[in-house]
Amino acid sequence: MHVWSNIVNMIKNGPVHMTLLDPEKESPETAAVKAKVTEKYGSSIIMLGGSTGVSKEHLDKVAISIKRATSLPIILFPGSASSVTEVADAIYFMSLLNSNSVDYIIRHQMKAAPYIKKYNIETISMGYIVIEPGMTVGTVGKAELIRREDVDTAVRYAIAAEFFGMKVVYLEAGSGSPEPVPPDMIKTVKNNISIPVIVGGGIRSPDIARKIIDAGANIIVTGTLVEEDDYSALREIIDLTKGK
Ligand code: 1GP
Repeated sequence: MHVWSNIVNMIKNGPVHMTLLDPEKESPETAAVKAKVTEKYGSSIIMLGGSTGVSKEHLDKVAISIKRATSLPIILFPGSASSVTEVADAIYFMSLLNSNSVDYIIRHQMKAAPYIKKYNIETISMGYIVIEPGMTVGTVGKAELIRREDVDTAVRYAIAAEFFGMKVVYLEAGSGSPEPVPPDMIKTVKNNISIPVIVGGGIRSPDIARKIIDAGANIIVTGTLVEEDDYSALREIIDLTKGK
């Protein structure tokens, strides 16, 4: 499967919605139910991952269960080198660009690289940029958080990601953030790079999602809505990505 080239094609027709499931918070059974519902509502991809590690055994079970229940591709969104399963279709090979720890910039990636190669999982090179408040991923990833008004620094990281040859940039406010990434930051980042932009963290209502989409996000990610079974908001948000 050519996961990224399919996504690039989808993006040409408008924004794409991805659903984040945290394997640490789901059993194989609940993950399958949630993935099935999001597929029914039109979400395009299941992102599987979280900030804290899970055993490979559990990750395998959750991924197999999602695969059995849906036909959605799974992209791993790893929190560490151990978050790799060959059941996934692809993995964000990501670097937390504004981390103060070399672990999250390149060391976890170095440790995971031979396993990803052995499993023959498609890699999607991604520059991950964490904005205030950052939530758990900001703390765990030792991010030097970008202030919400500091659009210039976000733009600099995004241009650097493009220069490194990364395929996509992810602007992250942190899962469960009370506020999403500021729309003016998204807009200015978009205007300064030609690779797609993913936005996530704090997108919990159709109103917020509309602002993020209007700012130019190519991909929007929601996790908490599904975690909390808030399917009516989720459905409206996915409809927005489809111009409904
Ligand atoms: C976190 O961007 C994602 O990595 C999703 O955030 O849980 O706030 O939707 P939420």
